[in-house]
Amino acid sequence: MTAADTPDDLTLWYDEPATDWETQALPIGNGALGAMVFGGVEREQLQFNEKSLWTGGPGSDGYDFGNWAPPRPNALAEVRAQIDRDGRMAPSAVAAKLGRPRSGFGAYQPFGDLWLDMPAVTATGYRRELSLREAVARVGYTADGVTYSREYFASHPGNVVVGRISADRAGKVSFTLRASSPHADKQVSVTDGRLTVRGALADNGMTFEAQVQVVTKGGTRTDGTDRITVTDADSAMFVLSAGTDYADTYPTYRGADPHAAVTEAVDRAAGTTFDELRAAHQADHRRLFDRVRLDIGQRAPEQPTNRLLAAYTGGASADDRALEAMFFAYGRYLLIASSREGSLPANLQGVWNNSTSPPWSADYHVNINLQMNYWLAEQTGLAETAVPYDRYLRSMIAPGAKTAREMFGARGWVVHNETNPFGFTGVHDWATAFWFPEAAAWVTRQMYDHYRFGGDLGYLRDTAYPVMKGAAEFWLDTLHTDPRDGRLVASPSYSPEHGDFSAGASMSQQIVFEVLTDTLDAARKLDVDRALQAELTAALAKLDPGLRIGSWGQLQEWKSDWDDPENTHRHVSHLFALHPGRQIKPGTPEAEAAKISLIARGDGGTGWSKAWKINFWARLLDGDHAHRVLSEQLRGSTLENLWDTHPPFQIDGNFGATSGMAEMLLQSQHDTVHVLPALPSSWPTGSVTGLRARGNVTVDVSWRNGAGEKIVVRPGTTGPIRVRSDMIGGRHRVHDEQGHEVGTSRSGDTLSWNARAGRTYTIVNEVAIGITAPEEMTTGAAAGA
Ligand code: FUC
Repeated sequence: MTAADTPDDLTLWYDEPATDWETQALPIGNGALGAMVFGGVEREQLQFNEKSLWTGGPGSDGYDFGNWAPPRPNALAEVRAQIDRDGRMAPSAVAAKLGRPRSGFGAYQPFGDLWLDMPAVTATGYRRELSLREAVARVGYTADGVTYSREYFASHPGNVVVGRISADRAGKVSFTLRASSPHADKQVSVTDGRLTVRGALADNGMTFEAQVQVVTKGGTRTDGTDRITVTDADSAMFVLSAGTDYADTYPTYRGADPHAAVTEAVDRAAGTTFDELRAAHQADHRRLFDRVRLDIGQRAPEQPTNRLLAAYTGGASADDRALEAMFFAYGRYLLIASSREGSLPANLQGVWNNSTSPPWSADYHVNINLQMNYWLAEQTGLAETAVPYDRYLRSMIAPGAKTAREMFGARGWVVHNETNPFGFTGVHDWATAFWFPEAAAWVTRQMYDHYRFGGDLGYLRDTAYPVMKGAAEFWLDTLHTDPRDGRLVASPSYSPEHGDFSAGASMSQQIVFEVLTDTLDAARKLDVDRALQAELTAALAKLDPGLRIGSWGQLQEWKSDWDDPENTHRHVSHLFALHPGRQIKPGTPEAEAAKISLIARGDGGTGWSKAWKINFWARLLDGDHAHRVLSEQLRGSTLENLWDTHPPFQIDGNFGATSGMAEMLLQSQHDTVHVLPALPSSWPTGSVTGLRARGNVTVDVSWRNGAGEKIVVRPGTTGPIRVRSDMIGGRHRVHDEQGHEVGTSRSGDTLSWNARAGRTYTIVNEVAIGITAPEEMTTGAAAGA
């Protein structure tokens, strides 16, 4: 297998095996299961995970969901009073009053490793790759005149990780398969080519089980006590499934023993051929992946991905664009691989983790990170990947309602800075990262966006609205009247991980503004909860919107003008209203102020911070600056396997960067389909198909020399549509799929018409395609004369 065998612009490839999990191994996953493929010639390693295998929660010592016990009836009022009096309060002082030591929070766990020990050989022509289009990892090499190949994938329809080891000559496949696990309380057994690892976590008693079945063609298969040996086979396949007795049900978080489901998945897959399993997997993957195609003039790179990355200049060479196009597709690949229906949402590491104490527990941080994981879902055609996210939020209502009631005396539900799969909705006491009740409101905006993109009123009513309503009710009961000006503010309020506590920090206000606005909007659309609508309207009228312009022209991070122009903190929380929020529109004084804040913060930061900045600059319609931050992220925050690094590895930056690139190509947050809003000069010519816009619209666009050539708009819902593009200012034509002219009205660079569901509308730039208008012909002739 050589590069030429699989020329593909969307394949990561390397000419050496991986030796390092974090920076080199290649991820496959099906949402619930994840595996990292190393590709060693003599010793193959597949480190694997199952998303629900967590320590902590019920069964773990001292777990109490982060709630206050005993109650602290006056604590919040005291903090508020002190902030009202002094204007600010140090994080440590607030934590002393409102925090509590964290116990039993737990951490996401590695499941184990699968090892395939092979005979020693001298390999030539080694290649290891990950095809993003096929969602298949491969290893290939030649030894003693025999070409060996391995293929691995994680099938969502089959809920199995599948591997096949083959050779181009009969009888050449021999290996010993064994498993290891970092968890002490487990047993390994083998019968009839099936290896089972089963145990219970010492920490919380969670039962886990994995089974691997080895199926051979030719040769012999021998069971050992804890391993399976294959000798002189023509080829061999293994299928692995794993599960736990976790369930997302409060308060016990335990369900069925995993044995039956794991057995069934492995039995079913083992009774199917490799080709059938792969065909079903690829059909499933490609149904999602192929919806969007980006062409920025990349070509299939001739050098391995690690060298492509090292040689990246941030310029406009075909290789630079190849890396950028791959990075865009990789975010979509990773989301499909780590967030599918039937499991938990993607955590800080997606589904991949090899450590029993991973960074930040590989948990669900909700002061930016979990949200960022899903920024790309709707706009890049992967709405289904948000199903686990929605389900996760719904499961948080019961514990979150208890926290809201006990800590705040409020209706609705709440969650703070970070959470786990066991309803940890309360607090801990890390002073600069424990208090963030705005998180619940923030996480619901993806749900409202899902409705805005897809237009499904049934989804809004049954899935999104109850969650949004609870998040809004919490704030209706929690907002505080600021004695400085009588406006409603969050207090205590803390701009994530930065500065002092105060009342009405910008991000708090902007998030609350958005949840109240969206919930009101949703209640009106659904025609429900009139009394609540009145409450929301009244609160919005008194709410401080959190958009203040300060002494150096910046958007203030706090209600008082405390911003330091020298500060380059990675969180840029006060720009929430620009992205992912939509309170700030480009061209307004607030947008100018946001730009000043952003320039002061700089283009650096952790991986996710850079990713956020790509989105900000795209929303400010500055494609070149957005691209510059993208190149900073690729140069400084991207590992050889193209994983984002905080450092260390943290997957939000991958997702946020893909979202940012999509924002450069298409935006719709202000109910106008804005095509190529922030095209960078380093992508002069290209096309993208299948991007999604709010209003249930699918958009394709091609451009040349920086100008739109053709826009194809496919609405899924009948109704008025607005499309904005630079090319609309010039001469253009709009026709339907039969070539008939479509009647539109134009205002500046925006066209509006009544679109019909299922139709295709094409806007052609007549200047770009060289159709010359009569006047210009005359002028041209005159000029030439
Ligand atoms: C937030 C960030 C950190 C890190 C953590 C997981 O708290 O401030 O940088 O990304 O989440």
